[in-house]
Amino acid sequence: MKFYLFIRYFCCMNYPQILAISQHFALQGNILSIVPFGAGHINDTFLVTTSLQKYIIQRINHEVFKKPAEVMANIATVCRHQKQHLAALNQSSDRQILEVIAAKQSEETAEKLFIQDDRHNFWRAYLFVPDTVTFDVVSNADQAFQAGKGFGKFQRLLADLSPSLLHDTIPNFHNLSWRYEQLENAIQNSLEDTLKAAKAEIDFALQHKNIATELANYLQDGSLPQRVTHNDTKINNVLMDVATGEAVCVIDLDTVMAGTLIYDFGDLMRTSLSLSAEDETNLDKVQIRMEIFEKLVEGYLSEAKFFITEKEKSLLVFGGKMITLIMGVRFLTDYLSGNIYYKIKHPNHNIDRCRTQFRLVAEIEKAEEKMNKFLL
Ligand code: ADP
Ligand code: GN1
Ligand code: MG
Repeated sequence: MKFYLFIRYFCCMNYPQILAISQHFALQGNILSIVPFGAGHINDTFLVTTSLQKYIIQRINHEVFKKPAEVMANIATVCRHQKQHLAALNQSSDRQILEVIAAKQSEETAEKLFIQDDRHNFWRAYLFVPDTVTFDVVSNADQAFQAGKGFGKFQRLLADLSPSLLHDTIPNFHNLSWRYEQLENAIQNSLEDTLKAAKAEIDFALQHKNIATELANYLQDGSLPQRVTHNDTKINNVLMDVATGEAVCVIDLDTVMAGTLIYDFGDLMRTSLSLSAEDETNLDKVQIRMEIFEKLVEGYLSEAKFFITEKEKSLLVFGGKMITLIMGVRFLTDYLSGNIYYKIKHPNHNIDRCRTQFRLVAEIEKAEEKMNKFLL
């Protein structure tokens, strides 16, 4: 992956260009190296090492996030709020809360949390959180517990922040009915051969459309109150301490906005229950590990118990099914539309990802009753 990113970005954005961008931020020390970093599907991430510190410099994908200024305003609001809570608890924010590094400024201008380059790209910088690792796949129950606890604490520190204070950085992000409309449009406009290749997946999606209605009902009848949620709680969006294995810092805050708690727990289920990767092509490897589910629940509830309602708790597993379905629908839509949204490594990447999602939905359906019993 790293090599792929290297080729992709160092060909179109060479080292001097990224160096020039880095120099717009108030970094300490002299820049020693810049390397592509991470495995995200959306932004372009670089690790910048100076003689004194390490930093993350990111190009915000403005095709996806149309208003980068609003993304950064949300991040500032959320981080400030969480820091205040930690201070009230006499806890340090060091390493726990993302630290945005502002752009260099002259004294009279307001603090700028991002810059725009001459190609109209938007860039931001964070302090690198040291001595941490991320996992794309959960390999043991302790990791599941810590991931659940990390995101549970993240939500806990935001439980009293009004969602109305945040911008909608991607409208309709987890609106499953809207995602189905997008899929149906893509089906209408897709080429015959592409449709043929995805027939089984299209059928699966359409057979599960009732889940969108179910979600809409829960939103309407108040079962799922609006909260400030992360909305992209992929397992690799929490940094774990390299020595203790404890969750340290939740990252990738671009989609923090109004949502429901089941979206966050749902994406945790989606990205941790199976030992298989998101783009695994051997679908028999997509299997639910009950012990991982149980530890994920335990870790999450150790923090969420302070604010979760009984009704929300009873819908956590539904959240896992719904979020896994929505990701499958989104990958399928992107495949049918010519792969315009997600980064891909080969033409079938999105349909491969869709297949694992739909297999996981089917596996969750089989285990749903058992999982819900555990939550009682
Ligand atoms: P994307 O939206 O593309 O997923 P992320 O913000 O999740 O981008 O960053 C990509 C990767 O970079 C993460 O998975 C993590 O490994 C690393 N990363 C991002 N921010 C930091 C940070 N502040 N400290 C340490 N590592 C980070
Ligand atoms: C994207 O940025 P990243 O890789 O953490 C996507 C998520 C999907 C995920 C699937 C803004 O997340 O919604 O769940 O890929 N982020 C956006 O792996 O669309
Ligand atoms: Mg990420």
